Amino acid sequence: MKVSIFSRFSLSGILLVTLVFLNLIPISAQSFVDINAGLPGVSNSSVTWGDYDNDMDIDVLICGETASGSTITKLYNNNSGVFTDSNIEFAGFG
Ligand SMILES: [Ca+2]
Repeated sequence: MKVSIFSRFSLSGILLVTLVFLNLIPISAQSFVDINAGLPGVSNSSVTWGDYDNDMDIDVLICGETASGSTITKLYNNNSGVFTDSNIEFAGFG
């Protein structure tokens, strides 16, 4: 599975999204599909991938500021393309 992740913030302050796109066909064709991962939208964000539980699905760590202004640094478990909150949180960024 080839994936890309984007976090986007609307300057109007009403739209925060984190989207995961799956590339269904070879890179030369560039066909990306939003998998509706259900991840929290954040601004001032950073994401990174890693397989923390060694199940061969790449999980994602999201760090950023939510629409309410709080900060999160959370790990989301990927189970065959379905992301769930791992309930593992790290100290927020400053
Ligand atoms: Ca994993």
